[in-house]
Amino acid sequence: MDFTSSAQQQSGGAGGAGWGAFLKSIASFNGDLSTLTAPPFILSSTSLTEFSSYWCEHPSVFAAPAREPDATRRALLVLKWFLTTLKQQYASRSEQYGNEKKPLNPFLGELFLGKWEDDAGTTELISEQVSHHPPATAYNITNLPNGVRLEGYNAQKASFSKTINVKQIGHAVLTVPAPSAAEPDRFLITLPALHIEGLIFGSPFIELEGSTYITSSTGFTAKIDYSGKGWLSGKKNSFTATLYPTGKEKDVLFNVSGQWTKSFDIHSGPAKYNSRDNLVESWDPLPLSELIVAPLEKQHPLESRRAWAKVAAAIARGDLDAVSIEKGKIENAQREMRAKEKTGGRTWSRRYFTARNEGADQVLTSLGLAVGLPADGDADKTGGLWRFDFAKADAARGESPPSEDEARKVARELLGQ
Ligand code: HC3
Repeated sequence: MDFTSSAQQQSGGAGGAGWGAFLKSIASFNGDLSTLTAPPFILSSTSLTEFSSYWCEHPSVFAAPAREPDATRRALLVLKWFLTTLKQQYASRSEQYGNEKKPLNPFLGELFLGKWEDDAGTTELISEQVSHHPPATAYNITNLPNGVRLEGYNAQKASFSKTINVKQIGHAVLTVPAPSAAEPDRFLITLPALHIEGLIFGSPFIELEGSTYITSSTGFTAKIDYSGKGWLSGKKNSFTATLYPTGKEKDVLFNVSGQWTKSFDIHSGPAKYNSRDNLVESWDPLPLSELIVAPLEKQHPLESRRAWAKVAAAIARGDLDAVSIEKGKIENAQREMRAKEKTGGRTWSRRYFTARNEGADQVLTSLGLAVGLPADGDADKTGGLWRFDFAKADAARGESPPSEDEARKVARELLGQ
């Protein structure tokens, strides 16, 4: 985050409040998304730490692989779950509001905690901003009754060529306890590149591009190819996917095709044989399970919605001066805290995650090569190879919530409030 100017930039900047000015500014964009000059009407009051919840808005689909005894079918269920997350991750905001807005840039240590309670039992979400420069968010999502657990982290690298193009750096690891197996299955998941469409018309939305992979410790790989609406043919938000034994891309066990925003069909075997006879399942989006987040007054002072409450309120009432002032307070307090840490030779202690040493992650070392991920987890671009730290999480659970005085002190010191 560029603290020197972001308060002004995020409120539009001098003379930069219009869409035309925004388009001009992105043409000279330096690749750091947090410094992008967005006009006021495109500011969202949701922080990127909240985006981790998009991984699990159908907890029963997330947990389903744990009940499947067959390893190939488990890999297929994992692919299905992944595909069902895409709509929420990449289209939910533009569907609801007519445009993809600019999210709040999380501060270091920002938390977003929640849970889902539904047919799949309780599923817990922990999301934390683990790096400030470069900005990176880590998350851990666990379905408690079935033990299915997703952890991962991500950062973005953006560039401008005709539009804003974003590469995601990082990955996710899904752990699925397999019925009657001693070791759980592990699935290493890569993240799609995306670009923004509709910029010129003032109604930005996301299109995914390229390919991503899910590779498993049980020897299966899924490849997902994304495509959009071309000049002459194609539908927006399209994809095709295949599942095959790792290293044997031509031996297609299942293929999936459709639109990640709408519906898709799963067939057995390669796509050339697709017919009603080999249709395994058709997916139509289900109603979402609602994420439960504690009321603001019960949240930890560093929880996202509590920390950004004043900024969010200012955005909601269109008071751009207040947006700028409130953001500035957080940014200044954070800058001061980093300076203090530097002088004291300290670093910010992450509440739930710890950076692993390069090459020390078994999943990346064993599966990374198959999907083009380096064993160091791109640590230099994400501030670390971040893994959920169970001991830290236990300690955090054991802590009593901060008293009002303590919460005020944290808010003053770290958020300037
Ligand atoms: C590029 C993006 C910020 C990053 C968002 C990510 C990649 C974050 C991780 C989630 O799991 C998935 C995800 C979804 C949407 C991505 C955002 C879309 C737009 C936003 C830019 C910073 C804003 C660009 C500004 C504007 C006005 C063109 O939308």
